[in-house]
Amino acid sequence: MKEREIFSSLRVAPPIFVRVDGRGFGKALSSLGFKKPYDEDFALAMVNSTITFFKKSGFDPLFAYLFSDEVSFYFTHLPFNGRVEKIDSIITSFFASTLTILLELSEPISFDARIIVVATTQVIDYLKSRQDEAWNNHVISYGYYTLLKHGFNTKDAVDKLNHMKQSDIHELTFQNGVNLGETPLWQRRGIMVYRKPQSEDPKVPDPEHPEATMKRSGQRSNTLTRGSLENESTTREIHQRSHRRLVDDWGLPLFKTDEGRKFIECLLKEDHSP
Ligand SMILES: Nc1nc2c(ncn2[C@@H]2O[C@H](COP(=O)(O)OP(=O)(O)OP(=O)(O)O)[C@@H](O)[C@H]2O)c(=O)[nH]1
Ligand SMILES: [Mg+2]
Repeated sequence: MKEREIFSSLRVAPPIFVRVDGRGFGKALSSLGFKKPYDEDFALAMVNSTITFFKKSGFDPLFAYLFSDEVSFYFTHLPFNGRVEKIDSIITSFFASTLTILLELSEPISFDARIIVVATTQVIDYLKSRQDEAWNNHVISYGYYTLLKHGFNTKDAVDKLNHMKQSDIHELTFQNGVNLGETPLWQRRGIMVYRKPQSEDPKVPDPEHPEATMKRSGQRSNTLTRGSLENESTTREIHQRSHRRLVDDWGLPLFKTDEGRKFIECLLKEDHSP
């Protein structure tokens, strides 16, 4: 019956993004008691799952961009000869099981995956579009929970938001004590995980890419300890082998600016695939 495995020869050539997205996470995260609209512990678990993916999955993404319940992994080379079934299923199952462990869940969760075939010249556009989505989600979800607080039911809140301009939503949240221009940067712009050359002294700013880590935005640093699969010594050992250390950057520039474009170009330059 091998001949009935009709999708097994479906292949894709890099570069590609693979985007995983939590299934039904709106409901799942609320019932798990995560803060709305953003819970830093959830974001940290997503980041740590992404870092674990870089270290232990056997895949070798160049970088990963994440926000909310989604992660876009960028690959310039692929295992399994680019077999689509293998890529989608292994990435999602690895990611879901890692997140399940990190969050110590007793209920199953799942992720879907899609492949986005890009030319290198389209990487910036793809990232810009995901970052726009992160920003829109940010505005809508703060607006949504503000309306619920004011007694709207879920349907009426969605209807009302559909008829509001972004500036009106800003005003609404502002009147309720949230300035959407001053929320943590990672909520507005997402988070990037990538490798930096090991030889770089983290204390010396890179002139081309000035202090990419969270320190730039004065935000929290990822300790990799809370419920994490990793410990310090594992981290150091794996880093040495790859000669490049992993960075989780919670203070990203806007990708549509010059600074953002340069930032992405620096990431792309780190590609050492044959
Ligand atoms: N409580 C809480 N919810 C979050 C957080 N981050 C993301 N979410 C929710 O996760 C959902 C992500 O959006 P979607 O992926 O479009 O929705 P979904 O419910 O996962 O549905 P499908 O992906 O279509 O299966 C939204 O409802 C977000 O509000 C968080 O930190 N806290
Ligand atoms: Mg989802």
